[in-house]
Amino acid sequence: GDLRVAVLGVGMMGAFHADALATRTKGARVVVVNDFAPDKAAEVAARVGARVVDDPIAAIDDPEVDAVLIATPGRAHAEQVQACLDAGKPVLCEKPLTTDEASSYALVEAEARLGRPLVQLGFMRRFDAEYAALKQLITSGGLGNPLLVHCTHRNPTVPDFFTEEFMIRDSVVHEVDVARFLLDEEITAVQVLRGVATSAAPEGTSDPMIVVFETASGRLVTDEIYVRSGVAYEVRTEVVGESGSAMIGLDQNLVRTSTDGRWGGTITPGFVERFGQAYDTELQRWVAAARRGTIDGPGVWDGYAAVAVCEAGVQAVRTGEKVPVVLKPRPRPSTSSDGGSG
Ligand code: ISE
Repeated sequence: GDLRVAVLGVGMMGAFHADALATRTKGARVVVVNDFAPDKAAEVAARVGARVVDDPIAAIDDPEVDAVLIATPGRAHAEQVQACLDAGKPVLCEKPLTTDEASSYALVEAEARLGRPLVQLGFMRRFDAEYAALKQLITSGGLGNPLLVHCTHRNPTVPDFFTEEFMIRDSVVHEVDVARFLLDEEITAVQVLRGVATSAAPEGTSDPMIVVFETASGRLVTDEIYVRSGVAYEVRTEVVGESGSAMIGLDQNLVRTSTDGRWGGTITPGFVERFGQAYDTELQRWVAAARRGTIDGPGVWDGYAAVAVCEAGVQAVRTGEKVPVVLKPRPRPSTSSDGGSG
């Protein structure tokens, strides 16, 4: 039968996923909704035909629930993901995995003890057609040895509480995963450059910033993070290799129009417009995998590595120094039913 899902946290992302599960995703339905705001939970539950369960851990343990989608605030994740592992239920967890490195690594270890992958991270860009094509181009050798990655990440606007720390943990975290995904290696150091700030930023907040990552083999990755551009949602990535370069985020971000002898276009206003298809693909593949008791996408190690890099990034903002990232040992992949070697 259908995968019966509990959705924890129905803010913007959780509600988006709940609606997708109820209307666009095959093989799944939402049976339980949980949110710390009871009226919000009730509203979404009524819309998708689910029950409200007030306690998040009870929602995870509910006998009717096969799998869990976590879209609560990051500080709630450590306990909730652990409860999913304890219950042996597949989970799709929105980033961040947790809010600190130690609790993230505890989940890496807990999943390793369990011996099979159950935790998938919501790094949706990996499911975006353009990112997938770029990855394919690199792996097929089409660019030769990749030397540099340049990223641009602009949001039109954010609330005033969005400090540099938020910019790293909430926004730059996507480029952390993109860099690890495209280059297939870990990030080993982070530096952050703070220049002139937009007058749209609160006094003392550096926006934009340039983040520079160094990878294990010595490659460089730059990321412009600018969350108060006032313009649109612009996400571009360029990979420069020894035999060519490739850039994504140009066309899909732009609906070109021709009228009255002029051409121009509209840029995607927000991340749902830019990555809506990626979210749906991510969810559909997670559902299919969860029905087999496993995951299909970035896992708990990717979540841990991203948290570790962001923690170094926050320190790099404060100090202006190049901050090393030292990851703890990666557990050997477990032998799983789908034939992974361990
Ligand atoms: C937000 O949390 C996201 O995940 C978006 O993709 C990103 O563009 C934005 O900066 C974040 O705040």
